[in-house]
Amino acid sequence: MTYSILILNGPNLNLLGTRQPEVYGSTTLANIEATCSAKAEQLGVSLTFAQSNHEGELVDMIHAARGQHAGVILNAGAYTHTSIALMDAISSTMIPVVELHLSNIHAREEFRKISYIARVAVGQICGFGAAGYPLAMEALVSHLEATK
Ligand code: CA2
Repeated sequence: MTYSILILNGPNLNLLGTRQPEVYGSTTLANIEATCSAKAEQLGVSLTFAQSNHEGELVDMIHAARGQHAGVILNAGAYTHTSIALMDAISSTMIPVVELHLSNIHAREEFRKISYIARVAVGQICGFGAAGYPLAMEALVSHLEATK
């Protein structure tokens, strides 16, 4: 069985590799996409990779994922900590979501410890930098296999 996976990146992640390398690493989002494409081939899944700075657009992309993709890997950026709309989009579509962060959000400011996504996600991977993306792909595929 081959799965289609959506990797969705939220606000400011298009700036990766340009600032704050001590927190987010020096890899660009284009580099991450290339790594994920190679991982997708290895896992035998098809991959769509997207980024938006707009909350409503991210909600639309989660709605559209239903029926198109088997699951989503979501780095919602700062919307992680604020967006009931994204949380509701995930629970209303019932699509499996793996929450992903480059940084360890639990070891940072108090406000970053709150995740609305975690309440509706299958699980969370954080703190491994760009290496978290292929890890999240493995986790999602293994979840899909276990629940098919
Ligand atoms: O660690 C993560 O992946 C985050 O989702 C990244 C978000 C942050 O708001 C979350 O708390 C944790 C921020 C992404 C901002 O990316 C930047 C990239 C380059 C320069 C500055 C910020």
